[in-house]
Amino acid sequence: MKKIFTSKISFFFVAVILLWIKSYFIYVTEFRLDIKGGVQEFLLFFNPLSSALIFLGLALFAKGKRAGIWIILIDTIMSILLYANVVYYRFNNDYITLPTMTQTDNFGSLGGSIVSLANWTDLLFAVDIIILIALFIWSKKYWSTKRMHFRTPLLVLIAGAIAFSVNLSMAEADRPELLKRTFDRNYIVKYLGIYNFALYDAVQNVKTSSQRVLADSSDIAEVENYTKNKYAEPNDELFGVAEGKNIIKIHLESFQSFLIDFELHGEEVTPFINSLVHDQEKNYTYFDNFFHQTEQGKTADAEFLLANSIYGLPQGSAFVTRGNNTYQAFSAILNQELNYNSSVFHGDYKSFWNRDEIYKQFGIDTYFDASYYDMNEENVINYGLKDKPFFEESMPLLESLDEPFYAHLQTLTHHHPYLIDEEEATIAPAETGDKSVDRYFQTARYLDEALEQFITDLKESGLYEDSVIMIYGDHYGISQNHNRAMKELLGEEITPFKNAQLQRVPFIIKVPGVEGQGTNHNYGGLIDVMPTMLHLMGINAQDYIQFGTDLFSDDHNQVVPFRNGDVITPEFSVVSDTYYDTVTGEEIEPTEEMKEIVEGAHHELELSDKLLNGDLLRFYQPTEAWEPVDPSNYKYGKEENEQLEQEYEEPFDDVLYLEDKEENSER
Ligand code: GP9
Ligand code: MN
Repeated sequence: MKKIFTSKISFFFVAVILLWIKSYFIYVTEFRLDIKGGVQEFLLFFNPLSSALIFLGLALFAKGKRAGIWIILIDTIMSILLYANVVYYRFNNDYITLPTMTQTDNFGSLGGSIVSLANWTDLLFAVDIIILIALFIWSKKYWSTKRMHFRTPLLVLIAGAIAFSVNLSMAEADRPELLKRTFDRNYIVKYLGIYNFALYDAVQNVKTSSQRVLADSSDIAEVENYTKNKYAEPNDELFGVAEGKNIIKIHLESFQSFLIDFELHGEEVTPFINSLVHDQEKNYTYFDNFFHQTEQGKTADAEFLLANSIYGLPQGSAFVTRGNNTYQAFSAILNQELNYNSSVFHGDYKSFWNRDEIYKQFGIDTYFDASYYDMNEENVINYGLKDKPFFEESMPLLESLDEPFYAHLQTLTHHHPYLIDEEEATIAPAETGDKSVDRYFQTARYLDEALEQFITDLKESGLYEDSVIMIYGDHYGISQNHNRAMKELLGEEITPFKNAQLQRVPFIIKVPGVEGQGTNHNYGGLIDVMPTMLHLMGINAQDYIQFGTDLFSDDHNQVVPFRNGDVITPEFSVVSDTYYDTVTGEEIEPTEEMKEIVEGAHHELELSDKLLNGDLLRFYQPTEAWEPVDPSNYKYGKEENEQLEQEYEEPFDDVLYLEDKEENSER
């Protein structure tokens, strides 16, 4: 009996169980992981097991009593990693990543407060290690001095690997493409645990930095030549018409253009958005041949395209994997050229899509994330805050901004799987039997009503008249998995060609004092928004590296590359290497000229990837006066911001804003 308690292998299992319990306890008490459903509950509990088996199991290869020391050492390192995350999380509501460790500002701002973030009760987190040390001292005299037969540690590692595979496959079943799409650190931690997250983060960073290291300043020349060559001169009548006006940019989640004027049960689904499109007062211009160009990064890709006029990556989300690159984003340009202040409003937590990191590189002054909103149960559905309370609560925040401002508001309720409370649905669902498609129209209606209320409030506040209002859909909401239901609704087969055409999203814009064009049929996509906006603001877009061209320009390039390599032009479309006539949808034999256009589009995508993978903008000086954005100037989250306000004894944003102003006036 005594042997059971005093053997090396029992010592190992005690260590595994203690680490397992401790990790689970900390997940539950220290992190807000937003666990939904039985699978997530189970995985949260289960995930420390594989890491404990594998990492501590490695120690069993050591000889004799040294194995015990190794177990204690590895356990201590894992515990320090865990505890460091606890302390970091208490301040940042986020987990430690390699880049945040190297950016001293993250820890710098923690600095003095590190003591206040630690509690004396935290000593409990070390209890297991103390138990292990005591147990080791007591039992080691009974241990054999030989190395274990290698079969035992090998079996332990295999058991760990099996536990990990079960863990990963259950996680992937619950959240497809968890590792590929790189959504959110919170997801990886809740599904795979903090230790696997650290490992995953390290691998990602090694990959990223090796590509970055190989790049040098000469690599930017090819990209620069390409974009300067593609540049389209502005439309003289529109250049600078919006200079000094506030910009209110509204992101319509998962909104596809087929919704516009679509009728269900004899009713318009989105009467308000339709009224903007058919605006009698001629304020708006609506682009009806406008495409989203996003991939796995979905919303993040859309934001990325708009913020930089650079494509997202073919895999994963550039927001996450290139979140620490240098950018010359729209917000930063507006700030440096015209003294604008910029903010993003979104009813989700700041770490989603790594926004709290990449926004710093974009020079976003304030990120009004979920921490600024009333996230009570009634207000929240699916991913986060419902659109109606979101817009309502955003109004006073918007009114508090220094002008001129650039404000980006991102809606959320109209998101797969399109959940809506019955009493809030004002249109009956469709009746295809495909539940998420059926509800898609109900949440679209809800979004339409929320937007109408917001525009009414803007009018009442006096902000409407003098602001640029820009509205866009971010990406498809209904994927090809729902072709049967879509065929029923649209009355036509969803062929690959038709599916590509369905990737249209609306782009709607109003510029104060400028007559709208009604419907503009130019082909374009999210990539073209930034150069269009820069020209409206009177900024020379050619100074900056951008792959899109001004939608209002006579020379606007109407070739629309999708991120998967498909290409749409007004005359022809290429979908999975098959050519079609865009107007009739008939298959066609491509001409040499068509093939060249497609090759050109692919070349453009490659250059965009090269730019991102090499972090080439760090080598590019757009204008003489340009100052690279310093991410350490920014900090997001309400609590974090308030702490900083206390430090500065005046609002943090104002401090930054004033500093920027001073800098600008010196130039
Ligand atoms: C999350 C929201 C949704 O914050 O923006 O992102 P998506 O799933 O559409 O990429
Ligand atoms: Mn989205």
